[in-house]
Amino acid sequence: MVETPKLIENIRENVIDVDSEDQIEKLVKDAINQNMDIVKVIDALSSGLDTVGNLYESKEYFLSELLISGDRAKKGIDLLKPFIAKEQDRFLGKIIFGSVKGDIHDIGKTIISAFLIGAGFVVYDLGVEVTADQFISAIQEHDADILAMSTLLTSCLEEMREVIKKLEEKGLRNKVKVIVGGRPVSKEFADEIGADAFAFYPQEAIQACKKLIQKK
Ligand code: B12
Repeated sequence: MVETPKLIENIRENVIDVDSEDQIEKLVKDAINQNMDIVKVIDALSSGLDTVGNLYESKEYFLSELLISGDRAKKGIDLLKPFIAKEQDRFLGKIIFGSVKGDIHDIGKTIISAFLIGAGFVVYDLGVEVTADQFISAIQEHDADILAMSTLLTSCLEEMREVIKKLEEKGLRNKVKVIVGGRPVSKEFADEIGADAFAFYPQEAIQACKKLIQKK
């Protein structure tokens, strides 16, 4: 059996080295079997993607490599999900989650949503490229407490503002709290568009959503 720090490094490397054999499922299963800290495994996957992002930026990697790495990281996270989630019979609140219209990135959203489920929220994940109307229908259908929106694309930031505007138009803004996140999103931007919270790390997102529920 591979020892813990080596296994973590192998997971990270397997996300980065797209020419190597895809061993992500085997490696993540090994980590699970060793009762490894789930947060450390997620960090290894995220840190691998971060390096890949830098390689893409410096033009050493192309879109095809991004796709392979993204796919590997996602498979790893999917395997971890059941270990993050706890029993949901006593839930804290209902959250509608999605990547905004125009954006197909969903790894960060998947991580945060898994952690929120683990913390005791019910999360309705609408997937990617979610339009304002789809967010609104889901909020009404599920009588949601929180709307969580994600984007990784600078070009999609304005879509978050649009969704909040539509919530106001529909008279829903006082009913639902809004949290936003994703790489180009900042606290300043969240304030500017009138969101209630911003978070980057999973633990921050959990704390922020707990606070939002208390404020309701
Ligand atoms: C993997 C990846 C892809 C994969 C996505 C696979 C998938 N299923 O998601 C693929 C190959 C499909 C892809 C496509 C594209 N990509 Co891309 N991609 C990446 C990459 C390498 C990693 C993204 C990622 O998953 N990171 C790991 C996660 C864990 O981090 P995260 O999303 O930031 O999430 C964290 C926080 O932000 C937070 N969070 C996220 N969402 C939310 C929401 C809430 C509510 C909260 C509280 C928190 C939160 O939680 C996470 C944990 O802390 C990044 C580079 C990078 N370093 O980020 C580029 C990157 C995001 N992509 C980029 C681009 C340009 C594209 C394309 C437009 C490329 C193209 N020319 O077609 C397309 C997008 C097409 C579209 N319409 O969306 C650019 C964006 C530039 C910009 N500023 O707009 C980046 C930054 C690469 C670069 N350096 O140029 N990409």
